[in-house]
Amino acid sequence: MRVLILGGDGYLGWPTAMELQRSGHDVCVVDNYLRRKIAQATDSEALMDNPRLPERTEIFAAKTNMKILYEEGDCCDFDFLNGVFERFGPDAVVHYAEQPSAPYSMIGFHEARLTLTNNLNSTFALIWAVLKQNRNCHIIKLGTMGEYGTPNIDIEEGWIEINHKGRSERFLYPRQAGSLYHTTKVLDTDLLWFYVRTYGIQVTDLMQGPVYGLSTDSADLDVRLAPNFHYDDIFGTVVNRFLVQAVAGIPLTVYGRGGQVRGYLNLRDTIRCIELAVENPAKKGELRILNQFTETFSVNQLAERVQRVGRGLGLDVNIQHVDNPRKEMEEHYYNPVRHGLLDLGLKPHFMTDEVLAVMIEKILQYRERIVPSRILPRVRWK
Ligand code: USQ
Repeated sequence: MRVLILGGDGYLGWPTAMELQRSGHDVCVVDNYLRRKIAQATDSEALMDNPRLPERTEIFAAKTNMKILYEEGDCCDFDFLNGVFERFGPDAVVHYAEQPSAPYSMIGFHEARLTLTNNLNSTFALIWAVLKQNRNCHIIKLGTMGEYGTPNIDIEEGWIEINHKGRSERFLYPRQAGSLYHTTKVLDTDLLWFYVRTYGIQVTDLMQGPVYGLSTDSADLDVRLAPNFHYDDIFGTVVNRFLVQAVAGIPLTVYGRGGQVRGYLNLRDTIRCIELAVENPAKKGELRILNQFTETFSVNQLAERVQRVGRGLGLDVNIQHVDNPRKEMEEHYYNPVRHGLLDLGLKPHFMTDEVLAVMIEKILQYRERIVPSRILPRVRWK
């Protein structure tokens, strides 16, 4: 299939592009390097140097003899995106082209507005490119488990049947996000649902939990093909951060009491989920929502695991409960369903001690590059 990846320079976008190309699809990536610009502006650069798309695609071609096409530009710009559609003619589009950081979206007015306009406008331009160019093009949109928040009832897979005064109807599951970033994903879902039910387009919305990992078959071919591995408080996800903190000898930053539970998944599983969605499209006129995580942990459980594995490797790993910079429940019920991707054939890579140890060994090679001032939380929800 011809697969267009919006946000193809990102932590998830670039590894997805490489694996899809290697599994036989024709891939084109699009990016305007917004995340790199924000990372530079907030002193939140990744652990390793990651070349931009022209160089990355060349290195990939030299290693594999396969060509990933790329386009540099802004996915919010409809004329640009429409032109990419005309040139490439995708069968499926994977939409990662969003400002992905919850803390960034909570810094202040300008950062909040950038998150809101970028995330909604990129989704809107994509919907219109599909409407104008090819209504059979399958949109695979990255949503987030954070859309649901932490309700006191089980979290279903996108939809819920409500019985009210003797009648019933199926609705989008209630959403109550905990940051402006997560709220933009809720709005994206509503926008997509409107266009699905009105125009009959076909959409898969993947509700993803925090991802960890820095290894994939293709990324391991050359360090210059590695994903953008962030450990800062803005872009770093919690497991990646804890592993870097363990290596740097900085106590693991558990926010508040640490009873916050989330659904996590390995980077390799993110890519496999996308591949499964591409190869098993939603039906015409369907908004298919799949919960994308493989196991749940509290922050305390993650910290204890990283501490145990780090100590096993001879590192001095301590845990520190820091004042929670976010507004979130620190003890709560959490029971999300996750059948859809398993039914499609996902075989999870679980977070074993060995997986964590391999990551620590790799991070140790970059120990000198860790900048401690990027680690403690710099953004508060206030
Ligand atoms: N946390 C800590 N200490 C840290 C960092 C985080 O205790 O040093 C806690 C947070 O307070 C939160 C949990 O760990 O309760 C997860 O935080 P995170 O930073 O790993 O994840 P989050 O900000 O929610 O966002 C990440 C991605 C985002 C994706 C989301 C999925 O950056 O793009 O949408 O994970 S989810 O969280 O399920 O909504």
